[in-house]
Amino acid sequence: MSDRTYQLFERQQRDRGIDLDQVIAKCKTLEIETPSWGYGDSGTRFKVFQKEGVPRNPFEKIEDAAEVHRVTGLAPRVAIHIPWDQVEDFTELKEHAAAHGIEIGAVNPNLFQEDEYQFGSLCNVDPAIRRKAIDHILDCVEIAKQVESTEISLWLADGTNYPGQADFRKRKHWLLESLEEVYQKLTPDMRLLIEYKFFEPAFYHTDLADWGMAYNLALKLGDQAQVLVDLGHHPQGTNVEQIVAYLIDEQKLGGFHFNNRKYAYDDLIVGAINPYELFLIFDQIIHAAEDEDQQIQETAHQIAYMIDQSHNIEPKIPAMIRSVLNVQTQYAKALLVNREELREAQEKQDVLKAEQTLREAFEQDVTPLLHAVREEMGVPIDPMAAYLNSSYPEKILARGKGGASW
Ligand code: PSV
Repeated sequence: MSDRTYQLFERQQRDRGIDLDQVIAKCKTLEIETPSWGYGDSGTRFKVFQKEGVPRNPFEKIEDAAEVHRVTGLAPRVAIHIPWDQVEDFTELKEHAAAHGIEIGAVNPNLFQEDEYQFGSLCNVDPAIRRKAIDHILDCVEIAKQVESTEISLWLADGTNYPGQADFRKRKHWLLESLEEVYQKLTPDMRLLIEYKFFEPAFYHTDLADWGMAYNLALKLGDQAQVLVDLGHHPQGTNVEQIVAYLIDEQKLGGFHFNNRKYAYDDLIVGAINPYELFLIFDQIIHAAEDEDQQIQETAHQIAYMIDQSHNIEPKIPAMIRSVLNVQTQYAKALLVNREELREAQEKQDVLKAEQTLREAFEQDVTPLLHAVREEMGVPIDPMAAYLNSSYPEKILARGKGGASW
């Protein structure tokens, strides 16, 4: 990018009433956590595809995550999933991450892979199975302490397939009781992020089906419990940005799992199908981050941005690079909304002007801006090319096929 291209862009933005220095400063603070399981082999329910060069253990997953951070400067943390990332010594894993320039982020308990969980985990009718599930989450709290993570990110696969199969209300009570016990064991700096999903693997009912149920639970548990919004976990057409605004306003939005969907829970690259939705979500967050209420501001600033995708046909590391860059692009565009103009249009009930103000920001080409941000951050101007032209893609081929699944 020539200085001239940037100067032109700066002039255009100044004319639109945007202070580019502030936008660049905010872009430099964006942090996106990548998931360890996004580097492993994955597949559909029909087949897990094995790729060459996939990490064989949690240490190698961390190395791949560090590579994404090295070329983008955007991904300083990697989330882990237990037992997928079970190791003998978590301090060693933490140090391995530090040696590669990243940290361990959210710890995700796995309440869906054991045979006992066939009919549910925390909502299972059998108290012994509920006990096993609670103990597993408590183990994850201990792991979080060891790796110095402050987030426990909880998703339940619990649900039923047929009317009459189970008692909805009993299950609701067991869930609350179980999480109350977990909540007591959190350290004061920890957050319990509660994820919801309206279907899958159960198809008749899901115990935590939507944001309202997750919100209710988080409210009952206390301030350290918040809701996690996974972009793929809503019925078609849901207004996710409204959920985001609502939860921020209630100081209950804790984080995101970014991905994209076309039909169901497709787990596609975030921003691949509906970049405008991602932009509108960031628009709400940026608006809240400037709220006059200090607590709303803080909620907006503490949101954990995490990727949660299964790359079945895409090469893993480039897919993750593409994902974090897509997030950066829409975040940058949302910073280009002229907030004063939008507020005035809303007050005047000028529908077309308000919508145009948003769309105009979305339609900006932020390439010169992102190049300037990367230059200031000291990362490659073109992260994807930097990765593809590095020795890393070749080096990992020595791992062969048959790496870790998820
Ligand atoms: C479930 O679909 C989910 O979104 C949860 O966050 C899991 O932890 C993750 O995907 C990996 O299976």
